[in-house]
Amino acid sequence: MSEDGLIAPHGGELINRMVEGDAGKALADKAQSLPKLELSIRSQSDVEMIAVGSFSPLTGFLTQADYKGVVKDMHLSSGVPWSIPITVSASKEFAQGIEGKQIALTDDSGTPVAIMDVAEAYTYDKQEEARNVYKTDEEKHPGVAAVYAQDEILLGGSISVFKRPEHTLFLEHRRDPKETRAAFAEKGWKTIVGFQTRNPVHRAHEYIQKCAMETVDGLLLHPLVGATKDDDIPADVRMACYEALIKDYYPTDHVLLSVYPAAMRYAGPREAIFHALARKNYGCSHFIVGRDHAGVGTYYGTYDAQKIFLDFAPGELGITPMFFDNSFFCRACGSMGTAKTCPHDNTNHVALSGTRVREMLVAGEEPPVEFSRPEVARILIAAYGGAK
Ligand code: ADX
Repeated sequence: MSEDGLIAPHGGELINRMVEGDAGKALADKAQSLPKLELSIRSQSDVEMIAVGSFSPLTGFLTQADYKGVVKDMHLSSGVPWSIPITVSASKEFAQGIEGKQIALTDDSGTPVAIMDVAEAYTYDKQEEARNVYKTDEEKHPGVAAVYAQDEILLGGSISVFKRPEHTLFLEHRRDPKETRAAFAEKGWKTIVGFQTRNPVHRAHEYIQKCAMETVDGLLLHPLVGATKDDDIPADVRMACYEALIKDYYPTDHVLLSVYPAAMRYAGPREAIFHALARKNYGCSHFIVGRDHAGVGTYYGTYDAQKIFLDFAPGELGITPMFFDNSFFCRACGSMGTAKTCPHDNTNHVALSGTRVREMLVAGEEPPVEFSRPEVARILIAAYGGAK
């Protein structure tokens, strides 16, 4: 339990690596004269997440012992669970002689945003990381492709951030962990379930969220708005869907819509753990894991992202996962359900593949109300440029 009466952040303390005011200006001046490393879009978002404590207890990019522990058995060298390597790479030339020195991390326009104290520069095995973290070494997996595209040396060390990205979207829905925590405390919520999503909201999402809401004080709807693969639906469209859904179908005093500015890794089971730990930092006591959480293609079994929670000792993660089976609308029941609650065979179930839904939206057809709320379907049709 932390001072705000909510679950303690992962590792015990909410990390703050933002340096503001005069101290921030001094760092920005200093950064001008340091060697500069331009960050990828994903690393830029990692820097922001580390800076505001979303990735507590990380204070920077992983050093070698932490990296090895995370890749091998999902623990930092301190023994704290962590499932996804948060790393920054550099070329051999850049990394030469850089250990023990400071560098400036820049955004993609070359503007310095942070100073990194480079404790270590080390080589790593990309295939091993791919196989352990993503369960495949195939380059067509988007997470694996991102690892293969990195430079050959990893730099480990703490960061001090003096400039955040200049966001223009979702400003009213941007809350750092300390702000979601303050919002929960103000609402008097003690138990909060977090919901990660990167897809447009459909009835199965709504069903599992509302099942979870029955047993806790509040729901943190936390759509991921960092980098996603090109064929995922853009975040602004997904957020418009959520706003429409909340307006007509959710009790606003039990739900908080906020964005989660991290990049998607598509690491399935490992990412489910990572998503849960990050939401713990935002103050969530519970976290929803449904079917094929953070999956892509056919790389993971439907419930692998639930089974992986058993790899941790009871209480080790702190946050409590809430598992849901594949959910659907059953015409015979006249309600949503899962194989746990519905006795009818799947000829009664309204199930549509992602491909079929896309075809309908492009053709300007609304999917059945049992699959998608009409208010949401209309936004998606407009976004797909569906026939009028
Ligand atoms: S994810 O990559 O962010 O996991 P998505 O937005 O589709 O993708 O899923 C968000 C959450 O809802 C995940 O926990 C996922 O397992 C769950 N989920 C999605 N669809 C279903 C479904 N039909 N039944 C049960 N859980 C689901």
